[in-house]
Amino acid sequence: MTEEQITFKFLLIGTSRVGKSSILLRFCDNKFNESIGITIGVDFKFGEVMVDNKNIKMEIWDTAGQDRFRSITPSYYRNTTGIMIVYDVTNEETFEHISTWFQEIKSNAPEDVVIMIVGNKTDLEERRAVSYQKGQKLAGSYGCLFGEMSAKTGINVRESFTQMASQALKLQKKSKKKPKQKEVSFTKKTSTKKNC
Ligand SMILES: Nc1nc2c(ncn2[C@@H]2O[C@H](COP(=O)(O)OP(=O)(O)OP(=O)(O)O)[C@@H](O)[C@H]2O)c(=O)[nH]1
Ligand SMILES: [Mg+2]
Repeated sequence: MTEEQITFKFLLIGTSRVGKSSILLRFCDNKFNESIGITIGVDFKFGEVMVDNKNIKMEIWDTAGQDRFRSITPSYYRNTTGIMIVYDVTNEETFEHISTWFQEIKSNAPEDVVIMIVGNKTDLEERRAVSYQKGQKLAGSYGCLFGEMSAKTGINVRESFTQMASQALKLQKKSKKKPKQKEVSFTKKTSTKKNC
């Protein structure tokens, strides 16, 4: 008997130039392009990871960071299993924007979505403006996953997508067992429950 193919829809969000498209390019094609263009609207690619000996297919949507290219925002979030909120570790402003991205998730995403905060561009260590601890603490306050990576070197890119897929798979198993979904909070420090 062939096992059912699991496909998850993932979404990359975050301020313009943090490296969302570069992360997708690294993960799906194992490439990096120094002069990659800004994203207009949305784009998507397929990727695959192995979790518990299962092949998980991921349809990953890359969104535009620039407001003027984000006209159809709510539709991006439909049927999304996981969301990566990306910031640039050399740019504190992009880290400060995370709360705004959470507001957008709260208004548009399914309640049981897996969320991961990701600090990108760790290869630029000498220009680092946001410490690992600061990122980890913020993710802890939202009860979501956290990781740092570099789309340029590829470090921790595949591992982070695998971590998200693994968490999504766990949630899927749980929700199959329980007919009712647990309540999830997107608000900082108001809940001890972990949604991802
Ligand atoms: N050094 C370094 N540069 C990176 C890394 N990731 C992306 N960049 C560079 O950062 C710039 C922006 O990258 P993009 O991938 O286009 O960023 P984006 O978040 O998709 O931007 P928008 O499409 O405008 O939302 C490009 O010049 C990339 O080459 C990284 O890990 N390290
Ligand atoms: Mg882009």
